[in-house]
Amino acid sequence: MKLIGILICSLLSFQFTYAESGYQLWLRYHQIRNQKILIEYQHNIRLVYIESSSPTSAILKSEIVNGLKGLLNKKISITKNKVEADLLFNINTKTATNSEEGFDIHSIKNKDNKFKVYISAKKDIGLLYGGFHFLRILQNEQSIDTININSSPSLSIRILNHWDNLNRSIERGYAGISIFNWHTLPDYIDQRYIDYARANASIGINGTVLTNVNANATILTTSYLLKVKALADLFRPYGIKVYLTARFSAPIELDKLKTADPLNSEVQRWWKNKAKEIYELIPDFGGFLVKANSEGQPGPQNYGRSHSDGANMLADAVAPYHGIIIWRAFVYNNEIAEDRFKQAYNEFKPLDGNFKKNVLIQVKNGPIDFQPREPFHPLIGAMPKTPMMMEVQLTQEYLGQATHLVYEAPMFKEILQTDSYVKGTNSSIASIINGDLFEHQQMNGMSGVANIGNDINWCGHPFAQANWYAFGRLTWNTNLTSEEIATEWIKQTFGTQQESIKSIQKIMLGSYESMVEYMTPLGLHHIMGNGNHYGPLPWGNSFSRADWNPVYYHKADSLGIGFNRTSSGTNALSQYNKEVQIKWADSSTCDEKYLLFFHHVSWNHPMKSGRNLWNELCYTYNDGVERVKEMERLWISTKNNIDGDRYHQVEQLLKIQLKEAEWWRDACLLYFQTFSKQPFPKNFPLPPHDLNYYQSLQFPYAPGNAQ
Ligand code: GCW
Repeated sequence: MKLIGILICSLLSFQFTYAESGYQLWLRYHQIRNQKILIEYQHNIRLVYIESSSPTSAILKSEIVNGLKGLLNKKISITKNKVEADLLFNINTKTATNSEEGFDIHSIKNKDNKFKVYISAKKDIGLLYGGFHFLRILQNEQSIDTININSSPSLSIRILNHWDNLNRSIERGYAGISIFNWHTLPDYIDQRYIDYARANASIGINGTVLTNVNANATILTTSYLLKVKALADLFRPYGIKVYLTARFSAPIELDKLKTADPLNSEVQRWWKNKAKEIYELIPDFGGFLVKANSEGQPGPQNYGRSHSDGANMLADAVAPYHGIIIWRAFVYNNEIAEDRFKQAYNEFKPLDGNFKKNVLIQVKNGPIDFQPREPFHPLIGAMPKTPMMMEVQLTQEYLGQATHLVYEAPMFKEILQTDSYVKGTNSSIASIINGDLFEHQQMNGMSGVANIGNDINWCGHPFAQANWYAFGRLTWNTNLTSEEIATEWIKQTFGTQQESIKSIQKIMLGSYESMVEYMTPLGLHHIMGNGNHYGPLPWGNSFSRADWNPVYYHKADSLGIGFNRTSSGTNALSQYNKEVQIKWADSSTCDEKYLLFFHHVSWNHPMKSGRNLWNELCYTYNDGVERVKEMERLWISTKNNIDGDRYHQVEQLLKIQLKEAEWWRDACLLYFQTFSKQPFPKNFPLPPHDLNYYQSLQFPYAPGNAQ
């Protein structure tokens, strides 16, 4: 009860804590600008009825009262009388939505020309989602006289992965330190925890992995589990389950067992006891996310066992409590002389059918590692007997980090819409991960590596919030378009002034392509700085591990550039279905955005534009830069409609983005020119420095490195 009290007080204070710092995210609830619509709303919404009296409905109540108060500039009351209410939240087990989390909203006109809005759901979490959706409709100034919505989530697991360490550093974090203050938990409840839960619930995110996949066993000790419990208790009424990362060697590290072999009975008992302890504290604990035998993490292979042996041992431990294991397929080994692209597929595909029912395999969107552009991961769809989750990265490790404005929804959509042909045509990646294609799969989902830190605006760049938002909205409804999501986010975040919406839409929708062009055009990949992954380093060749070096990936030489993954090369292409192979196998017909991902082609290779490859590379890099200049111009045009603080932040960040886009273009082209031996095209902007200069740059304190 005390906790609920804290929750409600905190909610009430949320809205007024900060001005336009960005802290309020997309939940600003400023008064509706359009007078006609405002009057329509004011006229129709006066009394709200909310069935159910759970902690979740208490949250709904304060959200609706606060939201309407801000949007309608009018005090709205809650009534216990259904008949007099005009906005009604009803629990109805027979709603049209077939999901436990879904909701219906519809409005019905009365004789007096007023209408009532009914929001119904099977459970109170559905009502909360419906409430947030209704507020979103108002924030977007849409008419409410003819609403007729049935909404249920496309994916059942919509989860953030925090790569947050217990000392509050964040691996690949660019927005401050972790919001989870393990030192002061469980006694001190930071307002941020509540605001975080609320923001996630508003976009349908229903799970969070609190700890880094490069895991620390300490999180599994009793004193830390009590801290986790405090967060789980807070998040529960928002529909958010808590998950942890499990360090495979935890039994050895915490309790001095001699082994962590998954087939050893003492080890199995250890995990069973640990699961029991966790579930006694947190009855709805989601389960474990595991990175094993990858980049130095311990795992079952240390004992000659397979990934399925390891996953199944943990799956057995959490199964009695309906917990799940999310086992990552991000594995590659430099001791295997095999294209890194191919390793996850080679290792996991043969295990299809071996995993326990409560195991999901989590696969990154592409086969390398969250690069600016990658083709879809061939493992997605290749294990029909195993539920699969797709992992995308919201924190922009390779996408300009927190200084570049890159709206990621077009990238997510590009992957989701691609046809994998695993079951003939219409086998889009979306249909695989939402369970449509392999119908027997009950569990499905998507993970987003969080871009959240304790910066006042949560994500560093004011526009990075849009990626968190887009992830939630898309996992709820994979059919939404990038444009739809951008538009609602803009209206909710910056306001509904038509002129600025158009400009900001253009900025956002072009930003992904622009970044690909000025960093890694035409299928180039993994040519960024060592370790911190900041800036260009195509000449990088200093790691003893070949597969960490940029030169391994672009393979530029006097003949040409690109990684030959066709049958005359590593034949990674063979991991895709025939139809996909056909699309990409021939360098003269391959989609040019993947050309250098799959082909090593000559510097004079003819491109669709009529230019040779070298000139095309030059022009594409430069197009990316020009598009950033256009983004700057568009941003300037919004000046009168955007609050000063955020306007100025974005203005400065775009300057950095332009400077860095030029740096990428100049450094990469000068370096590749040492192989192509061709001049820059006529009238091309010449780099202000020579290659030595770019090669001498050092950034020892660039953020985001693992600690
Ligand atoms: O993208 C790479 C990152 C690592 C990360 C790893 C992974 C958490 O550079 O920092 O480790 O991927 O996904 O496991």
